[in-house]
Amino acid sequence: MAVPPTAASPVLATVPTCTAVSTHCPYCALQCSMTLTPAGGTAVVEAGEGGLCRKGWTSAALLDSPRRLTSPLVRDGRHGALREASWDEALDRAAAGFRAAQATGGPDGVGVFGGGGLTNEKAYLLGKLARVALRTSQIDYNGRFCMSSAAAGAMKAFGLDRGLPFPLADIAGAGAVLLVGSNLAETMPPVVQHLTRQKENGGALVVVDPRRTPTAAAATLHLQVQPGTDLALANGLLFLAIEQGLVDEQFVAARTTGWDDVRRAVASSWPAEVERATGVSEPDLREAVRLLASADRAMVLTARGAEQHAHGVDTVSAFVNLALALGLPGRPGSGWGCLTGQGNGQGGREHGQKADQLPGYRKLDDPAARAHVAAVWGVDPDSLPQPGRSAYELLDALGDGGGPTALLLMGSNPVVSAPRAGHVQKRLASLDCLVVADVVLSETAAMADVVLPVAQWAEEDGTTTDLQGRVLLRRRALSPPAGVRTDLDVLAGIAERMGCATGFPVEPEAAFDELRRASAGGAADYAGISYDRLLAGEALHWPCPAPGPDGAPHPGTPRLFLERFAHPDGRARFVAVRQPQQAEPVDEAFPLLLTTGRVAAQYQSGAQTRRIGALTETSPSAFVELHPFLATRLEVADGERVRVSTRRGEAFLRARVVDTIRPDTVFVPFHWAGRQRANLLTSDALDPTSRMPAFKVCAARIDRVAEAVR
Ligand SMILES: Nc1nc2c(c(=O)[nH]1)N[C@H]1C(S)=C(S)[C@@H](COP(=O)(O)OP(=O)(O)OC[C@H]3O[C@@H](n4cnc5c(=O)[nH]c(N)nc54)[C@H](O)[C@@H]3O)O[C@H]1N2
Ligand SMILES: Nc1nc2c(c(=O)[nH]1)N[C@H]1C(S)=C(S)[C@@H](COP(=O)(O)OP(=O)(O)OC[C@H]3O[C@@H](n4cnc5c(=O)[nH]c(N)nc54)[C@H](O)[C@@H]3O)O[C@H]1N2
Ligand code: SF4
Ligand SMILES: [Mo]
Repeated sequence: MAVPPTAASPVLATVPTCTAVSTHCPYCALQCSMTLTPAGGTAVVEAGEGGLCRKGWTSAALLDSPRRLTSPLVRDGRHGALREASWDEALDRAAAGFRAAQATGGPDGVGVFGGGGLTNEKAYLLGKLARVALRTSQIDYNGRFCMSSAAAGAMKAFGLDRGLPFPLADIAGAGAVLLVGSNLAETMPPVVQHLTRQKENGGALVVVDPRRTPTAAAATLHLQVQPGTDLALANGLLFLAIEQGLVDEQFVAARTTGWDDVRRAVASSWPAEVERATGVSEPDLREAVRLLASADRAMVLTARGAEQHAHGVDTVSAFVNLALALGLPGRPGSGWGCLTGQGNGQGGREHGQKADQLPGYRKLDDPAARAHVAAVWGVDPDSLPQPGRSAYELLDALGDGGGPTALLLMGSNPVVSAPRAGHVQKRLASLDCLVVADVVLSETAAMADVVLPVAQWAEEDGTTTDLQGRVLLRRRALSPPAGVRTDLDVLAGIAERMGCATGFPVEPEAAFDELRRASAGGAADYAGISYDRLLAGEALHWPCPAPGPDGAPHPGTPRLFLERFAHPDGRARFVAVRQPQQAEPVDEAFPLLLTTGRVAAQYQSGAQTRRIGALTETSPSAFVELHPFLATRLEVADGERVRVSTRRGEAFLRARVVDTIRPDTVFVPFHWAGRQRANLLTSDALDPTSRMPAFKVCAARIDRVAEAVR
């Protein structure tokens, strides 16, 4: 039991799986370390150094849950019920469905949808399956819904996308942190300890959020912005920085390009104008700039509140511009960063499950990248498909949408989590063949023709890359129940049936070693990282190339951009941006701004956490938060059931009257299914660059309903 709570100790490499194993949490991008000690069919969880949130503490409850899947299921006929089947029957059915779809629709007749929670090994082989075994261009994943706007913004500015270009622990030394659209006290609770230390060191925290969340309540200054207007806010802060002579002219001249265009673009962002657009008062704007500019070390951190908009990339650019003007990026202990969300949200966007991407963060439309990866895969570069549709566009095209008529889905539950989910559900229902690999019968798996039950995190090895770009080894602590296979087994089984008997290793380490070769020389270079080094407890952040001529192992790169940015000229780029009209302005019929997000005790679509008793006791159902002023005007009482509607649909939710939200805004968490689904309401407006959906703002109304309506 008494194993030190550090990541992978070398001793553990040799211990049998009946003793304690150091590993990492299955859920979010913090990938907190934990120790698992097998006990019956489950395991006892002990927290590692950084602690765990309640989701981490209760994560083992799903290992021996009667609600997990332990047998493949197939559906007879289109409208039959799911019944148990053998693995051979289920995989044969899946492959037959894919072949039939490709017989009529060509290679693109089959689509693949992945997830940012999948390990690097799985994400890599899922991309390879699509390009090599299925030869389809139609692959994308739920990371598109998560941090794609931040990724695109970082690529524009720095030429490289690694969520945090510095370690999280640097937060403690920052004199000021501007946190935009993050409720990390509920979404990444262990990060609060860094902010606490920062505060003890005399640092200031400015939080931008339409709600006074627990995160905002702990801030030095809370800017209660109107949803969707962060871009105007950032430009307004930059205007004031210029006005007060706070721009780091030397840094701007030495390390950036494009400043003049940005200075011109923000010249009309007068405080009074910005106050009108954002709802943030001029004194608060001035105070935020003062706090940020008076610190030697400062950070601008964005998360989903700023990014999940139809203009999310431009919003990220606006905050990066502010950071660049103050000379922060590339300075030790300072900079801009994105708080990536999913367990492998960083690694999952680097190795090829994205529509336009090859391993190592390479671009599918780059001939040199195609040649490198094709050589590792032993195929002709010309046989690799070109980029396909983005996540929502793929879901929207399924079946009677004119796109793929069969889909392989691994690691996502779009019936609950995709925007305009009612429409997505119809598209999924119009497929000829839906194959879902999952650990539970999620709402999406329940619609499938073939359900493949897979092992859980504690039952298999694999690597994830956390929000700081550090690669971690998740260790197998116990055996999966009979009837269950790993995702890698599933991919190999499908590949074999599609004519690729080799090239799909089922051993995670073998898959990782191939990934290292495929990533070598790419932006996200993993070539120098090995299971052995990770087992030895090394902290390795990519890029970590293979040893140079002297044979010394590369130490990894915890801090990026200290010398140069990743554009060919080594400079960061300012990108001039302006606040657009709201994608869906409010009007008489839909007079409220609806925003969506998370609660502490549920995770994502809730497929896993709604099956854990301790979490559903805390957070049993969805709700809509509204301000007392609005509640009075609508004559809605706290706890009353109401109908929330938008141009897409309606959801029935319990009203939660709170004075922590703006009176013009209502908030619904998205973790619940059925008629409580936030995504019955959300719009499918997409960012033009990242194709990120506008989860964080649309026009809505609230109506009272008779209590009997459910
Ligand atoms: N408990 C829990 N933790 C999680 C997850 C989970 O599902 N549950 N998911 C993980 C994942 S994948 C992710 S991506 C992260 C997400 O982590 P966060 O980004 O912290 O999560 P959200 O709740 O989606 O959004 C954060 C805040 O944005 C605010 N917001 C809404 N609209 C706007 C706006 O227009 N502007 C601004 N500035 N703020 C706005 C919301 O009020 C909310 O408080 O959490 C990770 N951690
Ligand atoms: N309205 C609204 N909608 C949102 C958001 C929002 O803020 N507002 N946020 C968006 C964001 S940031 C995200 S990240 C998405 C996430 O939403 P989803 O993509 O639905 O993510 P999860 O609920 O984590 O779904 C993961 C599914 O895979 C299963 N699973 C878990 N681990 C594994 C594994 O190793 N292998 C396999 N095969 N299956 C596994 C789980 O049981 C679950 O069914 O939601 C997005 N949707
Ligand atoms: S913060 Fe994230 S990684 Fe840490 S225990 Fe909670 S869910 Fe797991
Ligand atoms: Mo996410």
